[in-house]
Amino acid sequence: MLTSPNLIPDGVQSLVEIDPVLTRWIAENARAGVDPGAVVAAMRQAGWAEADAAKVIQDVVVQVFPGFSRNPFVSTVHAHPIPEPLMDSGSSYVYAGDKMVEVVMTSMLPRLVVFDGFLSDDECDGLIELARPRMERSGVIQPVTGGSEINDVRTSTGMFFQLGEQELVARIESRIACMLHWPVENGEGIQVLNYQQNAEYKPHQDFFDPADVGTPKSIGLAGQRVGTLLMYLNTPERGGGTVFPDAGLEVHAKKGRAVLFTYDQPSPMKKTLHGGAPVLQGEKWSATKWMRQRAFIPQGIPGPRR
Ligand code: PD2
Ligand code: ZN
Repeated sequence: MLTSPNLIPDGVQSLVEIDPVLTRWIAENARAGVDPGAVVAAMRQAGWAEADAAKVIQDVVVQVFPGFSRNPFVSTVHAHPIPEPLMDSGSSYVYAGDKMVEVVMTSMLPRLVVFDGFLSDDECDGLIELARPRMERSGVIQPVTGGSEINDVRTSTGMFFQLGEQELVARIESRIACMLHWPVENGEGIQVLNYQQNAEYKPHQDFFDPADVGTPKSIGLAGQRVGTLLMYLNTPERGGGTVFPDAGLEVHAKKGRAVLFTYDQPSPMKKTLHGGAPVLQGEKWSATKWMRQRAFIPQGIPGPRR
């Protein structure tokens, strides 16, 4: 890749005006996983201003991979499509359909974004009340069967909503999909978790381990998990943060806050090892949305001929 494109700097503003040869060249480089920084450099050599080059690359990549990050800097960490909220580096608010959400911190490796006020207090309380009668002891994935087993890695209780099960659940799912540029259909049902004092979720990866015998079954039609949005439904009195041991990071649990982390490949290199630290005082309620590569319901597959 990166062989002589027909690069004509012309100050274009939109994709329809971009030279088709240039569009194809950018798309081929993106498909080959070439560092966008190298593509920008090649375009600069051909006379493009850096900002114009970055904009054109973003426009083409979004066209070629719907849902792909428009942020060229994020694309250097992730070669494959992932949920990504920020179109540019440095945004303090992000559009989420029915509200603007505040961005309070970001990290590139792991790719992680923390949002405050993602859920309102009423939405947090509403989720807890809908979930409360259905809570059961949480399990972890059994490596061989791909089923669930109970052990001390995870000492919470939890439940799953169906996709769009209640108006409140559907509203939050739409907000997530809009903010992360990732279709609702690619999401697992929201899971609500409750941790009593001393309960925890020891560090783990959310993707299915490629080495586990049960993984092909867990992956199914929807593919691997590529992102996690963890929402805090209350503020524990002490403890209960989310820790990222490989990055030396801890996100403190606060009502309405959410933390996103994404992983385009099921690899520890993405530094997404994370855990729910023990709750030291009080209790903790959280909600998890996992995003998959593809839709759970196959789209556009024609039925049998009659
Ligand atoms: O509830 C949490 O804090 C937590 C921490 C780590 C949840 C998950 N992982 C998860 O649901 O995967
Ligand atoms: Zn997790």
